[in-house]
Amino acid sequence: MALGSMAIPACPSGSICLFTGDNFDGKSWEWTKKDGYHDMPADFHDNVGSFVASTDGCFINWHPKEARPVNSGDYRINYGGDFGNRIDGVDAVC
Ligand SMILES: [Ca+2]
Repeated sequence: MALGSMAIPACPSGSICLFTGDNFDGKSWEWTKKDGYHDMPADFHDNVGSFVASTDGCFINWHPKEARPVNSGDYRINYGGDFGNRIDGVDAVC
């Protein structure tokens, strides 16, 4: 795929949309900020390949705790080599 041809998927306002694969591929899961902290579903535990954020939030790894603030409008197409391989949950604030 040529650079620049990637379509960033729509994610509802107030949500962060996460994918098990790179480039918004694989299984998808939508975290909604109004519901507050949520553990990652089993398939997404330490296994987020990409995401797009339509709200602010915070990715969290436990033991030891690490937090990664996320801002509305952020997206990553290859998060598996970064915090995506450690993520345990999403919260509204860090
Ligand atoms: Ca982890």
